[in-house]
Amino acid sequence: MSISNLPILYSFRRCPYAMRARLAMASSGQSCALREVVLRDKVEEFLQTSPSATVPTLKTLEGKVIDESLDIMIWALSRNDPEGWLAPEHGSLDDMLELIYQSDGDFKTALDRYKYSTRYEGADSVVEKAKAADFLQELDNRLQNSSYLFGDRITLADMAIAPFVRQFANVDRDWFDGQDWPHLLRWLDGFLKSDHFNAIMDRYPRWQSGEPLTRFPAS
Ligand SMILES: N[C@@H](CCC(=O)N[C@@H](CS)C(=O)NCC(=O)O)C(=O)O
Repeated sequence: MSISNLPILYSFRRCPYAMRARLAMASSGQSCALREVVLRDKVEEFLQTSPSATVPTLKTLEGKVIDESLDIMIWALSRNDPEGWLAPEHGSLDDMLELIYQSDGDFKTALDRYKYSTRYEGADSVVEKAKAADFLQELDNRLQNSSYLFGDRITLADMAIAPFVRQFANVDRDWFDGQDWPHLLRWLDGFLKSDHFNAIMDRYPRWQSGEPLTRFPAS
């Protein structure tokens, strides 16, 4: 298939939302034309495509625009899910979505207020870190009895949440490693070393109109 006949994914390498969209696109084998966006200098094509002006944003061949990362994951996996990410060994898709909403909601709020406490009036990084740690403790408890969050296979939940746990861990890696979260540390370490993660972290030059197209996942 010619690359101009592929969906377009506006992405940014270091954005955890874009990471999870790329993880799902790669698992599903759904090829796209990747356009690397510079957030402080967004290109016109991106602004005209994405109503929220956020990455990731996918434009399908039918012209549908999806600007929520979780929706992009589900779009790709609904078309092709060879690794069974939507069908967990334990629990259901709704159970996974519930945990992802918790991660995207209270955990991500606390993570932002911990990481960027000076940007949020009244944010106390110690308090926010403790709030986020409650959720991480819950993940560690889940991981006590299985390799992944919903059984012994990777699922949507693992891949939707891991990029944010990575972001949290990187704020103060020594502190994170010193916590009593052996199962969570093992799970994060596995994610960081996985082919899944490494295959989506290639560096792409910023895309601009007329630049060579980048096929993702690389074939
Ligand atoms: N709910 C959105 C959030 C995406 C999001 O906030 N992405 C950030 C980058 S990590 C962004 O594009 N921010 C806009 C900006 O910085 O201008 C999703 O899940 O896709």
